[in-house]
Amino acid sequence: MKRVLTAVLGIAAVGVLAACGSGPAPTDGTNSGSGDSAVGGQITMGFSQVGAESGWRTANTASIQDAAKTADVDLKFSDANGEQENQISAIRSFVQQGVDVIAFSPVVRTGWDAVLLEAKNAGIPVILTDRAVDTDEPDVFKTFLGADFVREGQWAGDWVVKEYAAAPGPVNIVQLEGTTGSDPALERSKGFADAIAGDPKLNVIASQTGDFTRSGGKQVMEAFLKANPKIDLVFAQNDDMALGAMEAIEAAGKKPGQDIKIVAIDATHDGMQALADGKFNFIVECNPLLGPELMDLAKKVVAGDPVPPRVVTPDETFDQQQAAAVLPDRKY
Ligand code: GYE
Repeated sequence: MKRVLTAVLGIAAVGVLAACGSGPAPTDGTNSGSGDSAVGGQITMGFSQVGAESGWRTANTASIQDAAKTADVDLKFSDANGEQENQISAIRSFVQQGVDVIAFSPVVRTGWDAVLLEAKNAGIPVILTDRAVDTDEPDVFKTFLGADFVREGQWAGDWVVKEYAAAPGPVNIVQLEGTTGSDPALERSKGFADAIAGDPKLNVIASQTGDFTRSGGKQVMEAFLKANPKIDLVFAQNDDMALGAMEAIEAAGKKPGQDIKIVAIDATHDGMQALADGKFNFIVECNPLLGPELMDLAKKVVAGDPVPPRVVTPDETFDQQQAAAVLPDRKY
């Protein structure tokens, strides 16, 4: 299913229960991959995580591990350390072990067809969590649970448009992109570009990947600062890169949040602290607490119950005052 199709289906299916796919996953509550899961009994999930690149990812991993315990799901967790090959090997090994369901957060969008077909041919259902894939193969995953990344980028861009509505311009923006080829990097770039396209004084003068890490964000921002005497705003596609950029800005003797504004995505604790402290200007949330919903979907899929093909997690946005108000109760 092509990404475009996934998106269209997603819009149509949000909040609606619909039968998904016609793959060989059994509908009688047992699983042909392992043969050892009974109706209502414990299920085994193989989960391949991207890595531990960000605060978001750490919170996401904890959520999945905790939710598995609570839901009595036997979780085989594998950390790919940011490498697609490691994810492919992990998924292959889950297929060989005959787990009841495989879930994974794909590091990049392309290159999954072969391994997804292997899972399908073994009768093991797959759930995409957090990030989507590009594939032309039909019925190779049951559902995709995660945020709407285009919308996140748009909300970030909408704030920038409003912030500079009355400014004379030009406004020089630098962008710190997420991991090259990853779903959130592609989609957030698109959403942001679309949102600011209507205002010709908003110029993205440089855009480069910081790989969703704090050190990556810092390094790229240092280079941006050296090459560009006037930077008005940083759009960082996650909090960690924004925190790295903040350090680089301070090291260059400038005030983050004032001399150079910072807009980020995620709303992790450290990001929200920087926002409440006035060093960031705006954050679009991306909720990492996908565990409980994932376990729920997994049980349904293994039982052969219908699930929607796309489950979009809700997000909100925060300015400095809002961040200060909610910070004490933030769960991640
Ligand atoms: O925004 C970033 C993480 O896929 C939504 O990956 C996730 C992104 C998140 O590394 O911090």
